Amino acid sequence: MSYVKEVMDTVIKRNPNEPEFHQAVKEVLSSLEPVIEKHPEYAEAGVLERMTEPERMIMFRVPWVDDKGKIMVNRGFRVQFNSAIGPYKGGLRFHPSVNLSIVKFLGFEQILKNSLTGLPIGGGKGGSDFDPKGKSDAEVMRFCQSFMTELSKYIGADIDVPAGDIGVGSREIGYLFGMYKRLKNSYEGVLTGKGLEYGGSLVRTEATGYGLVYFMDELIRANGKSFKGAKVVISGSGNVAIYAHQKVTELGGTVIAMSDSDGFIYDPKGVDLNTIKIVKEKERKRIKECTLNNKSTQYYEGCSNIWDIKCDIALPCATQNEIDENAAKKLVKNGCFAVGEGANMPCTIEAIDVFLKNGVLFGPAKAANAGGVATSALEMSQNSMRYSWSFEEVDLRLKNIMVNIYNKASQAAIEYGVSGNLVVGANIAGFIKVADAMVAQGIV
Ligand code: NDP
Ligand code: 2IT
Repeated sequence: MSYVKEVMDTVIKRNPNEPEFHQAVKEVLSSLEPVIEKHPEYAEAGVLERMTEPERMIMFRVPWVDDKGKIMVNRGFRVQFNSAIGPYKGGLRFHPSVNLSIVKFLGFEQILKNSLTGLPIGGGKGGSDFDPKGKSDAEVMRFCQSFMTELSKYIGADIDVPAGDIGVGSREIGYLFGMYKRLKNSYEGVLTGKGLEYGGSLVRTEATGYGLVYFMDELIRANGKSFKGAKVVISGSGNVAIYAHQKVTELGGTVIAMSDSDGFIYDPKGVDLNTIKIVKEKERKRIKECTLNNKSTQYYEGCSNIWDIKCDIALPCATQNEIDENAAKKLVKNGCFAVGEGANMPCTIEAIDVFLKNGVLFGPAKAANAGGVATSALEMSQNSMRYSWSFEEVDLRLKNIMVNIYNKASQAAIEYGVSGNLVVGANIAGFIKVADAMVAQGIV
């Protein structure tokens, strides 16, 4: 049996009931056979066995009291996956679906994504099965304070630096930062995505969505096409989706549909970004509300049918496994020529196969959505310097990073004989830096 296959079997055996983690590892390992052949030193140093086993996993009770005085208990997680190239870095997700499998798949992806940014950050991820939806600000604050009371024992500016993800935005980061500072009596860059008044970086809010579109623009233009005049479908209506919309529009595309977990809105004239921002960012309401003042906007119940809409470019920016084989086939049949993963692992392995076999230009998550964590790393640099760069400076750095990631992934694909396959290219380019660092540092 090949070394890669052996490692995959062990991962499945050792981590039963973790389908998302298996999926993420399988997608990466299936790209690495030729790398392992070319570099026997990686097998000799047990790099794959070590890289698929987190350095540390922390699970903890998060008790808090709701507004009615009822005692609530949630589960908290932080998976510190790999610190070969820098302190653990990755977001926190608050969503009822969060479990160990989800946190491990996200943490594993983060190792290679962070490596691709070219910046010194290792891989980690965390979160809780807490649902911020429908909670008051006071409840969210008490939850965050309880969560940080435990998490603060394991993180620090040079140890592990969490940030946002689904359900964790600037409000939650503020409460988490305030509690960390109080507990540790230390003002440090221990979280990213902070408010601009207390150490946040300009462009971090926009970074993942902007970065996704910068990356896809590079890929699309290299293939003689453009966002200009393109009809674009974006799933989700959270942080990533909103700023992807903004950049697509700036580049001359029209975003004709967006969604939340209840349903989607469709507007052939273009979904109005300001309305989305007010309803989702400010009022924290459902996307359905976006039809109220816009006559041309239609609402449809159920989020998965968004992929039935005919479009040129699809940007899944909601959650994992939102595009399956059938949805992928529909997109191809309707003439979609490019797909960019803003969310983490939004396409199943079968869906990716459909896209690659049909020549769809495909931007895989760990390359295409790396702009968020890259800008987080820029926030860490600014915190260390006790200085802040202008919007234009951070935006330019972000753009350069996304272009570099595109170049690295496409070069690696060419080098390994699969020109144009950015899934394989990104996996290989991200892997080699971490693997070399692990070999150099000995068996730890
Ligand atoms: P937000 O919480 O801001 O928004 C999430 C959006 O996705 C909401 O519209 C939400 O709808 C929808 N959504 C969430 N879960 C589901 C579900 N199970 N089914 C359907 N829709 C769902 O999160 P972000 O925008 O930050 O994150 C979106 C994706 O991007 C995630 O995969 C995340 O891991 C990834 N990502 C985020 C980065 C960041 O910097 N924030 C960086 C890189 C990747 P509803 O309101 O109904 O819940
Ligand atoms: O998936 C991701 O890359 C993020 N949620 C952002 C992580 C970060 O540390 O900014």
